[in-house]
Amino acid sequence: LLYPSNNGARYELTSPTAMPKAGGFLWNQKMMIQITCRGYATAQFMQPEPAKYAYAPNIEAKTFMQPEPNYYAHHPGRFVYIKDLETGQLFSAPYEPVRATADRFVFSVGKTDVAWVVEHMGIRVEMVMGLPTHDVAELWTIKVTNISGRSRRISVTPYFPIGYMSWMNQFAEWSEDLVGVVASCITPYQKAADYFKNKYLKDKTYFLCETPPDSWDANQQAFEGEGGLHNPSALQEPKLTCRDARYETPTAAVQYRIELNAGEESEYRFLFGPAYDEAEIRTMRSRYLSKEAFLRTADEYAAYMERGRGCLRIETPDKELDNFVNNWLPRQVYYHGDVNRLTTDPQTRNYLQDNMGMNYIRPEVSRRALITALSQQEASGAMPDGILLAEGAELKYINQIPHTDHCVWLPLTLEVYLSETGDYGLLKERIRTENGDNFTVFERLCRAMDFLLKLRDERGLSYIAQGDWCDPMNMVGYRGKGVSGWLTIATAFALKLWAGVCEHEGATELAERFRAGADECNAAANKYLWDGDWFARGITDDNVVFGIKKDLEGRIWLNPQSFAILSGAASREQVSRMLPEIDAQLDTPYGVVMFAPPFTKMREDIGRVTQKAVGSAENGAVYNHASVFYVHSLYRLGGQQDRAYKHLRQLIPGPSEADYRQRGQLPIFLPNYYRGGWHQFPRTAGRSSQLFNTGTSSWAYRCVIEGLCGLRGEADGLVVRPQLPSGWDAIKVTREFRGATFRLDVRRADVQDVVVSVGGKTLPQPKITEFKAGETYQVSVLVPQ
Ligand code: CEZ
Repeated sequence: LLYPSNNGARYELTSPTAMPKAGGFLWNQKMMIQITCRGYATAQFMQPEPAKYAYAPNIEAKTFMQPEPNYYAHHPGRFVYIKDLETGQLFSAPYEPVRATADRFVFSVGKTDVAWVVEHMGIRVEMVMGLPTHDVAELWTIKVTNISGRSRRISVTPYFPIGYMSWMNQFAEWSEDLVGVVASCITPYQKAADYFKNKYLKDKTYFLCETPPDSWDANQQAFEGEGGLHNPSALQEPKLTCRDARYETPTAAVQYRIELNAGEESEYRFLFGPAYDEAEIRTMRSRYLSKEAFLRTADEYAAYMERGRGCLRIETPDKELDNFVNNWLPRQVYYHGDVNRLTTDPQTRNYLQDNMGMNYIRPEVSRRALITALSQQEASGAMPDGILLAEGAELKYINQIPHTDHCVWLPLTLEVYLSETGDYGLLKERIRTENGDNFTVFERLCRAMDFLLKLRDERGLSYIAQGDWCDPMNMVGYRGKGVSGWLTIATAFALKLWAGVCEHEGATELAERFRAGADECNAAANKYLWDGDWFARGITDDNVVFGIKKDLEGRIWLNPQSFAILSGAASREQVSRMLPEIDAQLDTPYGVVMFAPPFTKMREDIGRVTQKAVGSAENGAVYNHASVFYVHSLYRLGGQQDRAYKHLRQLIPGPSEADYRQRGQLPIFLPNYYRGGWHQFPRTAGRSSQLFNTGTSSWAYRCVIEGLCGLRGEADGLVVRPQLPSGWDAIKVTREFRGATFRLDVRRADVQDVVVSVGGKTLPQPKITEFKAGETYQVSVLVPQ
């Protein structure tokens, strides 16, 4: 059903029906496309707000990227119909819209292209999609080969629906000159001021053919007719209708009628994308639409992706983990750091955590991001809900709701920047904000930490307002009193991390002050939130503690426990009570759920998280971001390598076929969640959200690097403390760190503590402090049995 190829750099799926929503994604800094094995596609490009060039057949709401997308017959997609002109038989590739069962089907996702091979009726269709590095366009190659052993007459009809572009104005026509369908619209608006904003939008969609077709259709209705998408009317005629669209739904269909001798093949290239005007379309055509240009573009794009390869290569007894960590996880981390989820106002916590991961890939990008974020710090020391990344950008959607946790993520992100680069010079950079204040990075972090300390009530617990890390927990504190147990503990953790930096900088008094603040938070959490075996999630406006034993729903939440381990709020004794409760109440075959049991009805003193579908998203799904915090806390705690590995592994689909089928996702990214509700709804439990926008990827990469492989930077070097699960005897790791390359051979031996030798010389402690950028070091690591 599903297997890796090319050393795990590709995954191949051999059925279009077993995992119907499984797909791949490609991006560049201007666009992203997610495409399923069946050919349905969702693409967006930035101008600078996200926009479409292939639309749904009805008006689409503008929103953030959603989990569990729904696909339907007229969903945008990229298809080709193949018709036998002698028998009249028809099929389509990749699978939609005809849905004929092919003799052979391979959906092959690579890091730089997405491809299919579909064989049916003695014809092989190969489709490949690639992207340019700096432009918005899709490069499609469609190759048709006659494998029937006799000569054939067929028609080849690529069909790229364009959809409902606009209720104000839309039309499409054939351009002889450009050799393609050009659809045009006016992005709908009503305010006069928007006219000036919209004036230069790319309101055209083009579908260009390298080889002129025999006929074309630019009109959806004319093409589809009464036959429907399974058997479009235009395909029942000798040629397509050559009809334009005049305030009618545009489409792009072109037809080649060909004869192929046995074994003969025919190859076509197409370019699909948005443009401002015909001149731009002409430029795109001459820049990209030829065999040479496709090859050159693929090379450039491969080089662009290669810059995101990350800092780690592993060889472990778990081959699927190796494939994922060596190929796909850094790619997903790179995606987040490279394009910030393709929004102009990423949530501050997301922006920071995405850049936390980017430290392992391109730390200079993370450095700039930290400065960008801090340049938007408020006068109070608070961080805004979103970071504006483009001229004229505005806070939208969830960023209009006040959340209180954003400052927490500053020291967490900074910690990784400092440990990867050792660049403490960043702390001395001065940053001026729009409100006129001018502080160094160090001062700004202190102000953010002071803000967190101030944000607490008379008990010393952190106010939640309309949400913390958990976005939809919007009614715990909307009347101004409710507090977040998680945020209180996370504040303690952030303060402790920051105190460590203060100490490094010689600011001993500040370090003491922040440490004392952390202790206060931890003490308050223990006084008001410890419920005997775990920490509560919060206290509502009406002073009701929740996330405790007597709750029938939302009884135990994962985040407060994970952060209590990290912050030190939980003593060893408390940890030994918490972990078995997490195992018993939260663990499922698909990972640890975010809380349990899920809510089945609204709790007005908690908020809309309780209204989400049972086991979906934050309502008790295996919310991977929360699961990975837990994994991180287990690695930090130490002595928990089996639990940590187990839960780390659960983040990734597979490798059993049953698991792939249930999750429905290829092991090429971590989704934001897998459905929970394991007890209530086993049929849907484990199902992937298919949403690859998630803070999980950064933390998972961190867990593999710093936890499993134990390779964490400190100011003066690289600490080496692998935490192998008990079933493993040895691993090999290549780690790039501050410009040097370390090749580590890790094995179990009869030692008390980790013993590290570099070039045959044993070090006094498991930390490599003497090394030079540009050099490669052979490191032997012995770990206790
Ligand atoms: O968004 C994520 C946020 O991007 O949910 C996380 C949060 O920490 C991230 O910052 C947990 O709440 O508004 C909603 O209800 C949405 O469900 C968002 O909470 C959620 C979406 O899945 C988007 O990725």
